[in-house]
Amino acid sequence: MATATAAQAETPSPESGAIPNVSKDELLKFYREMLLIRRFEEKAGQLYGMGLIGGFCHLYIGQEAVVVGLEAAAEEGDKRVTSYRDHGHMLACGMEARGVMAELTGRSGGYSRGKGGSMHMFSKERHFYGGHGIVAAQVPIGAGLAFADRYLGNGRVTFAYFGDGAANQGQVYESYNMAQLWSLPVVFVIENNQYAMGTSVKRSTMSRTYWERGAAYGISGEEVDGMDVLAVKAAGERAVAHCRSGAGPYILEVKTYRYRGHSMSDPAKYRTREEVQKMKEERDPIEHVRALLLTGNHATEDELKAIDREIKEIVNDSAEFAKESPEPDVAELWTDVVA
Ligand SMILES: Cc1ncc(C[n+]2csc(CCOP(=O)(O)OP(=O)(O)O)c2C)c(N)n1
Ligand SMILES: [Mg+2]
Repeated sequence: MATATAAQAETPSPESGAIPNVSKDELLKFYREMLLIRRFEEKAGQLYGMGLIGGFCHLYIGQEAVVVGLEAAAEEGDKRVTSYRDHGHMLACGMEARGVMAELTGRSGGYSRGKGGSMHMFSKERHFYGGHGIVAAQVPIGAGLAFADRYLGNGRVTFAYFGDGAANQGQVYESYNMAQLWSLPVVFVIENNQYAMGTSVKRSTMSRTYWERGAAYGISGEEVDGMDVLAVKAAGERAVAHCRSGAGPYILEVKTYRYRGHSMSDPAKYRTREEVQKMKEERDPIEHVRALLLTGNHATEDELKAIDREIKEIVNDSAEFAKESPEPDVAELWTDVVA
């Protein structure tokens, strides 16, 4: 069994001006994609405050580099499945901002025609299998998707995302066992944002190097700096190559941080403002790429401002579309229901 600790410095400091293993265009793409998620989530937070979004809503702000980096390692046809903190995953795999926002607001123009909401969206076209509200439920589903691909022999890989809290669930280990036993092409992505609702990993977890638990099943893996999109992409490429070679699953423990509360109602008493502020100031994934672009003279302030405007337009347009989209017709109560 091969295991590797990542934390390998994939990215030089912005001051060096060098961009490793990545073109200027790709760096701009990362900037654009992470910014889209950030601005989209901020807008969703506003609409929630205005009462236009109801129920549960879990924002992904702070964790953008995880999904953007891993999507850069994916190929067309690869699959993804995640938890309720899912809007970023949808946008990163190419789902439309309009359809996601309309679903958040419970409108018929949404991905589930307004009947699913934040935690229940799917896109067969983009190979996105949800959106799951039950903690860790998506992990065996991810193994199942990979089982189907292995059976079909189509070379596809599934990314199964879950949190540090989910990583303590029994069904994760049942999935690990079967995935390795049957050499399933699944990347288990632990998004370790250090908290499960209001419980820090220090309070909940005995052995806190989650990726190493794969060793019990002979599964390789590594820890990754989830605030560095280039490090995430590089680790994602190692994971995907491993899975596509037929060697079975791979575990990526991506160290990240969520800036906002667990959901829209969160007393925020379990961590200090200073802790959050420090992460924002010192480790922000978008600022990191921005600095690489600017100090390396790969983009000007004006070019980045133009991207900011472009993203703002996409997000505002999605909110307008959502507001104008009608609520689902009563007859929709009886469609897509399995009895
Ligand atoms: C089986 C189950 N138990 C409890 C809950 C309530 N719950 C929702 S999210 C959550 C915390 C999960 O934390 P983590 O896996 O770290 O993901 P994060 O929210 O940090 O992304 C809990 C306990 C649930 N939805 N499902
Ligand atoms: Mg967590």
